Amino acid sequence: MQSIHIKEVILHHTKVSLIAPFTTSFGTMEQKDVCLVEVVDDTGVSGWGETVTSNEPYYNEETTATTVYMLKEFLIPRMLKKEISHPNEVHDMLSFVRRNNIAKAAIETAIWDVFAKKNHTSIAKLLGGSQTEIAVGKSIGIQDTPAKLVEKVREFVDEGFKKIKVKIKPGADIAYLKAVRDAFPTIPLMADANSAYTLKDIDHLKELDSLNLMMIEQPLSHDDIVDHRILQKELTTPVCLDESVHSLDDARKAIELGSCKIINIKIGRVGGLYEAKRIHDLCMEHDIPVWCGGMLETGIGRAHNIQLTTLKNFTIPGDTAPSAHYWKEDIVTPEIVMNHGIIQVPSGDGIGYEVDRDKLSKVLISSERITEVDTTHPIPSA
Ligand code: OSB
Ligand code: MG
Repeated sequence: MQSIHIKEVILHHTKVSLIAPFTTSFGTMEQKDVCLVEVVDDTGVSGWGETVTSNEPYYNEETTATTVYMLKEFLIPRMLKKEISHPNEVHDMLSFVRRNNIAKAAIETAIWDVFAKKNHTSIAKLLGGSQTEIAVGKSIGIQDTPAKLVEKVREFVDEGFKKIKVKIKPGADIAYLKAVRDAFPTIPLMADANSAYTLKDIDHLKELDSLNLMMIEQPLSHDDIVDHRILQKELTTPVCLDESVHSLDDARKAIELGSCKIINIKIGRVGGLYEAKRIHDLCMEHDIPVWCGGMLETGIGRAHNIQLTTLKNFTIPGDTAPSAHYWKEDIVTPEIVMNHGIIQVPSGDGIGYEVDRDKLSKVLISSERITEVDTTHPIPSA
């Protein structure tokens, strides 16, 4: 394989608007700033990544502004002018910065794209992925009433989605899920609490066990794996971890403790594709099925999710719904589409989709080209 030499990084600052507000237990999102990271090698090959943050630190500790700061002050200076013989190296090169995983993933994924394009292959092939189509679920935000939720679910079931995920919080949980289950006795159904409960709610959460859910995602604290173990012992419903797993080590500990039976892998949350693949492999060894979570990404992040989901142990439909479910117009071409709940993995190199510069210009605030190491911070070189 040919190595790459990073010549420059261009940060494209964009503002994008969702077609509809999305409500979770931590708030409602309608608009977000996304920084698109374009890494260019010395032969002119471009690769793309994106910051999958929102503007507020409510899902995790990062915001789009903090990711941009970390990229400019630490992460880009570390990578600029460097020779990379394989993108697997990038994770360790960035480990001198603690956490800030979404910022790291934005540049790490862009480097995977450059490397794959340079070597005329896809990221999926580099990762060892073999699935040629991926099953897709729909994540539905909290609705005003159970009846409104049932209406939404009907729309998405009719569209062919292979899994329905319902956001819940105290006060909008059992009655909502029960209404959906009564209307659709057999659909693959799950709930995502985004850390809205504590162990004090254990008796309440046990009521989920009568609803035949695929899983309950991240019921307890965003960094907990100990209380989740206690909860999992009490529930027959499988617990799935999202927020609590930031690394291979976190996944290992959660599996050893028995804190979950399923893991949601998000490339951003774990700092990139390399760590995502390692978590996937570990889960496979332990018979823990995984699925690819979503962060309301543009087509770039969505394309990376599709590439990752080609790995074998992604046996549960992910949250990577088609572009039209989020954006009036996405920034990649062709548009990411779904047919009866299935997305065909594109055959092209890299992320498999092209960034459309015309569409990009419609959401672009400014572009910033970084060609020289320009930081006052000491950056380790080895
Ligand atoms: O917890 O999975 C989550 C969106 C933003 C932050 C956290 C989450 C989500 C989603 C959206 O559930 C999934 C999607 O991209 O459709
Ligand atoms: Mg989640």
